[in-house]
Amino acid sequence: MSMEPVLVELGDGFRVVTLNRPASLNSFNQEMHTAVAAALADIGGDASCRALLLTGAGRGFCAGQDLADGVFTPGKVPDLAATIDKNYNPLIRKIRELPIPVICAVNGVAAGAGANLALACDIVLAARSAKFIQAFSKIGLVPDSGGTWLLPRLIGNARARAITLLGDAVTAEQAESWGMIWKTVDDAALMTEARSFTTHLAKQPTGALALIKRALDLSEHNTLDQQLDLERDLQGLAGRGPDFAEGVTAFMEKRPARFTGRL
Ligand code: T3D
Repeated sequence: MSMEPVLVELGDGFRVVTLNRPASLNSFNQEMHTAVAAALADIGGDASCRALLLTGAGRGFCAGQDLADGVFTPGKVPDLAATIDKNYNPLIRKIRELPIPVICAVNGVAAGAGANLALACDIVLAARSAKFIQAFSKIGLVPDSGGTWLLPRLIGNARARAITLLGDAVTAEQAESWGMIWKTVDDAALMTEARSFTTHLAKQPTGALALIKRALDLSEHNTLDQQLDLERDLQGLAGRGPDFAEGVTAFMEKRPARFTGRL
């Protein structure tokens, strides 16, 4: 088995990034943070990469911060704000800003920052046996990696408060029924289905998908009036691109579209 903390597969139009510290349920030590940042660094500028699949090796997706990696040393006052600034905040910002669909295949437990990393992705599939745990309160911390922003929006305030204050596990099926994730899949089928989503999305009109992501992100703060103007502007942009011409032509010719991904 590879000792690299992150595995990167370059597929035809997509990348698969696998967190690879299975012995500690892919918890983040500094080495893994650095490797994930490197794996994601050039994706936005790589026109050949039109979808990203994120998953974990072994029986867990990610158990959040590696609690054995010097985050707490008896007798020393930790500066967690500094490590959040250095590692988790850039990671979540990067994931959210990628102009391509980000699919997350949650293959097992997702705890702490690992749960919120998964929820920051665009489409989350989870193995039926997976669990999401806002583990922070169990160790005297507060949710980070966007959890307090994502959760109320995904599942509402009542559920967000209960699961963050209690730190109870949410099963994949519960997560799906609450709208926290897109879909639960049988464990054995997870990676096949996640890859199929990823390869499908990698062939779609990537530029338009990026605009859809932008519109949904901006809707978090916009009024309906502002959003209508934004949709007008983005539609104007999409309509001038080659993929709109191809999409309409393919429809009229009753054949599958061959999108370039460009705007
Ligand atoms: O600035 C900063 O850096 C702060 C940032 C904080 C962000 C955070 O993510 S805080 C939250 C950190 N994460 C946790 O508190 C979760 C801790 N883990 C657990 O509660 C449990 O491991 C799980 C519920 C996730 C899974 O339980 P289970 O029973 O399936 O597995 P296990 O036996 O507990 O874990 C398996 C192994 O992974 C075990 O090692 P061993 O005994 O086999 O050698 C365990 O110690 C290790 N492991 C699991 N999580 C972590 C970990 N090792 C280090 N850090 C972990 N987070």
